[in-house]
Amino acid sequence: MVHELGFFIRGQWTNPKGRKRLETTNPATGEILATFPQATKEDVAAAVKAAKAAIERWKKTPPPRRGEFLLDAARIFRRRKEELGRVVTTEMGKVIAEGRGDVQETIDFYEYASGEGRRFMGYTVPSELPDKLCLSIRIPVGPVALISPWNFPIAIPGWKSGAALIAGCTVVFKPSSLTPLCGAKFTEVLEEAGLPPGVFNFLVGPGSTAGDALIRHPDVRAISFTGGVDTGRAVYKAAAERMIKAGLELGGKNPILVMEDADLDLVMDGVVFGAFGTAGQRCTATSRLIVHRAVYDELVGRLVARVKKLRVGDPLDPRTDVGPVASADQEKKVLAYIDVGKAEGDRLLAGGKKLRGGAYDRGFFLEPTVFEVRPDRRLAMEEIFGPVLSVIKVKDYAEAVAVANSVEYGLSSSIYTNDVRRAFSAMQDLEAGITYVNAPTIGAEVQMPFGGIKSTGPTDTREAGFTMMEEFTYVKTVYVDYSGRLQRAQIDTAALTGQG
Ligand code: TXE
Repeated sequence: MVHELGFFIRGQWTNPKGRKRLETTNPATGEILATFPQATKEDVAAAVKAAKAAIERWKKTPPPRRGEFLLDAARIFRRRKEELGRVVTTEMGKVIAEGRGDVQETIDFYEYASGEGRRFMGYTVPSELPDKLCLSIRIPVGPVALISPWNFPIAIPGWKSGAALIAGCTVVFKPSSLTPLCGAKFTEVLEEAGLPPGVFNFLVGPGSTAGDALIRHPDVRAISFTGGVDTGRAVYKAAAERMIKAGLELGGKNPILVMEDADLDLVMDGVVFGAFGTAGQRCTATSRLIVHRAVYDELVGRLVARVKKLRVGDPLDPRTDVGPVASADQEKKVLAYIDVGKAEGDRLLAGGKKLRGGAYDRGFFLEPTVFEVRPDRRLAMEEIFGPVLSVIKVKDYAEAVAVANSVEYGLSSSIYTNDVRRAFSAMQDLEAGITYVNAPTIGAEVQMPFGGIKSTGPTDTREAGFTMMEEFTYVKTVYVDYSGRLQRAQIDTAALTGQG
């Protein structure tokens, strides 16, 4: 049965008539799962109005109390983990273990963010004058827009909303049009947790209309966006025009460096998980394998044999290694990159085709693909966002680092080595927001900051971890003078030290 769902505004589900409707489908089977109205500019305005009306009360709710809502929501996510994990897999296509992981990430984040309600730390420092105190506090920016992609349809809304809500912001959330059902299920949990009306609002619609209206709305005080670089740039410009904050997380071209002393069994497990987990559709996916020539032939030979054995198929079947890609557009884009590789003369080592026949014909199934490429080729430089790994041979550590840093992105990176000096050098040398040592490029934990550099996004905000408040609060500096007289900074200080 196809569910006809709607928006959640001011604590009420509404299903306005007269809107074009959007269908969400299962990328493994083509089955229609639900339909949603597409938000108009007026719908967006109504959602922002609700968020604005709720801000004063939510802002004044003590952060530990806000944290209780998050903890309640975390418990509900835990109770509904299996159900929601299956929705993730059915709507987005990642294998079921990863579907459950998507929900687990939100449970982890909400629990972590809830505790932040009792920290919310500022800074207290001495004054240069007597009987005066200097401190900083964090103030919520106001109503915020959360715009999320389809690849982590529960986890990314979890990260963004967990931080926004504990910070004291009210929210208008617009998911990707490929995963609105996950968005609606996510919203149901917050409704059940009893968030006051207007604190969290949800609507669905195309980025170019609904998303655009949201980021340009004058009452939206910050935008948290994860998606492609071009859209991210447009969001950044819109935020700059209005002088508001934008948290941007925009993809990567993440390398694993394999040194000649690496444990190759460990590398093998890491590369396969990093490159083909979520069918390569993670912003932190391993998309380049940069290998020292001393171990290149052995590693690549073993890797290709292993990749050919990966089972591609029904993502709900626990034996499946790789599910479908998320949409027809994704499939088209990945196949186009495979053609680019062939046209530029890259050597195809494994995969390279759309899978056909039987159940494959109903969905977007691609063979896990490995190309041997030169560092200046498009497959070595551009984000593909699919199950395609580019392998590059280098002569030493210095060349490996130069190749790793030669792309426009800087999200995640990894080095496999047993040489402690190399490991520590790589932590400094790799141009990326995240570096793993002896682990693949994926696997972020919620208690650590997440984000990148270069075209992955500006460095002034980081999601998650101890930096998670940055997107959603501003720092207020407070001076409290309890001396009972006028004390002039920089002027009266001289008298205190006898230098007047
Ligand atoms: O992203 P978009 P898409 C990359 C990846 C992928 C490509 C396109 O390479 O193939 O981006 O994916 C909303 N104003 N990543 O099309 O278009 C849109 O509705 C406001 C990397 O999904 O950037 C959706 O909710 N909002 C990435 C969200 O932005 C707008 C994850 C992302 O859409 C808008 C996903 C506008 N003008 C894709 N236009 C990662 N970093 O993990 C679109 N949107």
